[in-house]
Amino acid sequence: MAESTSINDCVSIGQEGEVALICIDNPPVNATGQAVRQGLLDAIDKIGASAKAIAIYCAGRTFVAGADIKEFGKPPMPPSLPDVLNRIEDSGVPVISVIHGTALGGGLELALATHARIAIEGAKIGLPEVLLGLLPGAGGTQRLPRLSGLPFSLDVILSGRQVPAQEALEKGAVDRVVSGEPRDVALAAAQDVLAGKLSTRKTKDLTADYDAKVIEDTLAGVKKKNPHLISPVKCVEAVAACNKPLEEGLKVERQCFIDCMQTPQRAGLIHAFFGERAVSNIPEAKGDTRPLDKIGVIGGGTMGSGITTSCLMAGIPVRLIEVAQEGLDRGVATITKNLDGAVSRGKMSAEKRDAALAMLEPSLAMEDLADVDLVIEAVFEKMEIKKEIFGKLDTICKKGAILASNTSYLDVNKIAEMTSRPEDVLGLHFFSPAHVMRLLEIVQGAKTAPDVLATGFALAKRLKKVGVLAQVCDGFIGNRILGHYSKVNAFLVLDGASPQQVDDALEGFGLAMGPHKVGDLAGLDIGYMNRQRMKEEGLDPNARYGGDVADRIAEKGWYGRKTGKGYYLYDAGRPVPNPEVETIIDEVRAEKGITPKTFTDEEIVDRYMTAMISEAARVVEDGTAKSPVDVDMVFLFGYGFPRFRGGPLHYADTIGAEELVRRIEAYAKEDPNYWQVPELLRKMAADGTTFADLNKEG
Ligand code: T1G
Repeated sequence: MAESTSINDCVSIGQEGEVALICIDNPPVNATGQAVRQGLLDAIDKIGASAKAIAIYCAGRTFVAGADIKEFGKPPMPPSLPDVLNRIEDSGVPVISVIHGTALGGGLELALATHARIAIEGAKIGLPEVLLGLLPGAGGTQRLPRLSGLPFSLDVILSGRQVPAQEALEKGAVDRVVSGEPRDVALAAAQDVLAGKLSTRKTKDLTADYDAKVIEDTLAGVKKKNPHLISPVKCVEAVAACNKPLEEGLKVERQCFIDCMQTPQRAGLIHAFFGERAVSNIPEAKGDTRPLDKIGVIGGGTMGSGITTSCLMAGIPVRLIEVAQEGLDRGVATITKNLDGAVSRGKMSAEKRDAALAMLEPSLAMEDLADVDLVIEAVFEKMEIKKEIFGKLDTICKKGAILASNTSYLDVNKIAEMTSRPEDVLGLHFFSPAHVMRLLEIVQGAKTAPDVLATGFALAKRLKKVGVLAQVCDGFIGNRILGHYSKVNAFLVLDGASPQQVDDALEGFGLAMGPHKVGDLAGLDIGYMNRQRMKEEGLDPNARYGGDVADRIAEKGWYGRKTGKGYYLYDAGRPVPNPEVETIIDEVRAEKGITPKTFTDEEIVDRYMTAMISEAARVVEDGTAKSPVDVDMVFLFGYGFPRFRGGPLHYADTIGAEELVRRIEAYAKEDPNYWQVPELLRKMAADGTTFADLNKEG
C-alpha cells in the first residue's frame, strides 16, 4: 500500500499509480466540519492533474453522515460545503465516491457531486436535514432530482428516511453495490474508470424530470400534513428550482437554507437531536451492567402487554405472569394484536413476529420468575398491591435479579423496603402504548446499585427507547410536571375558556392533541382516581381545587373515548364538543360565583407553558431531573410536546427568565398559592443565565 500524505488532521491522500485516493477520517461520523471541507479542497487542488482518477472514501464506521451539526447557529467558517462540492464536480479528473455505513445530508451531497458512486453492501443514503428543521443546503435539492427523478427525491428529502443501497441503485443514486473494504473498493473502482469499465458523468449535466403538478401537489400535501413546520415547505420550494441551470438552482436552494437556518424551529429540532443523545451520555448510564437475557413481566393489562411487546420486538424472551387465566389470555391477545399491528405498519416482518411470539411464556405462577434476569411489575397503581408483590419477588427471584416497578407516581423506596435487596430495585416507567412510546423514565431509588441503574439504560437502548434518569418524587419528572400544569387547563375552563378553545389553542402551539382530548383518550377515570387518592391523602387547603368539572364528568360515567363520551362525543368519527359539559361548567361557575372572562389563544398558551416551565424549573432545582435537557426529552418522547419547540425548557429560553418571572408575578395576583416563582428562575433572571447554560454545566 502506497504512502499516504496528510493534508490535515482529517484528510489524507494516497497515490496508487494513476489513482489518487482521498481518505476522510473525522470520528465519530466523518461530519464535514471546517477541517474536512478545507482538507477536501486542498486535496483536490494538490492532486491537480497528477492522477487520472480520484476516489474519495472514509475511515471508521461510516461515510460522511452530514455537515457538522455542532457548527450550526455559529458564524460560518469558510470554505462552505457548496463551494467545496462545486470544485469537486468541476474537477477535470474523474472523481468517484465509495459509500459505507451511512451517506447522509452533506455526505450524500458530496457523493452526488462526484462523477460516480459506489455503495458497499449494507450502506444507506439519505437527506435527513428536514428532521433538523433544515433542507439539503449543498446541492442535494438540485443534484438528486437530476440523478434519481423528482418523486423519489421529494420522498427522500421530505421523509428524511435512510434508503438502502439496493433501492438507491434502482433509483440511479448510486452506480454499483459491491462488497469489500472502502479503500480497496475505492482503488478497484477508480481503476475501472481508467479501464473504461465504470462510466462517469457530472450530475449537473443531467436534466431532472421536472413536473410542476408534482411540485404543486407535494407543496399542498406538506402544508396540510405539517401545518406548523417551515422546512418541509422550503424543501419543496428549493427542489422546485431543479429545472433551472444548476448554478441558479443552487442560489434558490441557498436562500431557502438560510431561511430555515434562522428559524427557532431549527434550533428546537437540533436541540432535540443532541438532547436525545445527551440524556444517556451520563456517568449513571455507563459502567458494568447485569444480563438481560430473560425478562419477567407481572400484569397482562395495557401496560404489561405493551412492555412485553416492546421486549419481544427487541428479541428478549418474556415470561408473562397473571393471577387468572382470563387476564393471561387477554394479555396474550393484546400482545399478539400489538405485534400484528407492527407487521402491518412495516415495523417488523411476519417471520420476526412469529419468532417474537415464540419467545413469550405466559404463566399463572409467580414462582416461574425464579430464573429471570429482570422483573418488571406492571400491576394496578396501588401501593399495597405493589408492596405485596415485591415482598414475594424477594423470596422467589435469583440472586442478582433486578426488580423493577412500572409505577407512574408511587415511591420506589417504599416498594424497595419490602425486599431484602433494595439495591436491586429501581423504577422503569414506560409510557402508553409502551411498545410505541419511546420514553423510559429510569427511576433511581435511594439504594439502587450503580450497575442496576446502568442496566436500566442498557435496556432502554435495547428497546430503542430514550432512557431518562429521574429521582424519586410523586410522579417523577413527567407526571409531576403534568400534575401541576394540567391544573391550569382546569382553571382556564373555570375562569371562562371552553375545553375546546384550550385544546385548539394548544394544538395551534403544536401539541399533537389538546389536554381534554388526551384525557378522553387515556380515560377520565384514571385522572378521577388519582384526584380521589390525593383527596384521601389530604389536599392543600390553601390550594385552589380545579377538578370539580372533571369529577362531575367522571361521576356520570363519561370516561372519554372508551365510553363514547367525555369532554367530546365520539359517535360521529371526528370528536365534537359534548354540549352537556358546557352545562356542567356553567353549574360549577355559578356555585363558585365565577364570572367567566375571555381568554385569547395566546394567553391560554402563555399560562399553560408558564405553569409547565415553573414546575419543570423546580424539578431541575431539586435534582429530580439531572439537567434541563432531561425534562425536554421527557416531554418530547413521553407527552407529545412538539419536537420543533425542543421541549419546555428549551422553549423557556425563547421567552427568557425575566419575562417568565414577570408573568408568574402577574398571575400570582389572581392565585398566589398556585403561581409561585421558582427560586431557580428568579436566580436565572437575576444573573441572566439560561437553561441552555445549565445544560452545559451538566
Ligand atoms: N454532526 C455532528 N455530530 C454528529 C453528527 C453530525 N452530522 N451525526 C452524529 N453526530 C454525533 C452524535 O451526536 C454522537 O455524539 C455521535 O456522533 C454518534 O452518533 C449542508 C445541512 C449517523 C445515523 O442529520 O442520524 O448535512 O453523543 O449516537 O446511533 O445539507 O448519528 O457520542 O457525543 O447518533 O450510530 C445531516 C445525523 C446533517 C445525520 C449514526 N445529517 N446523524 O447513528 O450514533 S445537516 C444528519 C445521525 C447537513 C447539509 C446539511 C446518526 C447516524 P455523542 P449516534 P448512531
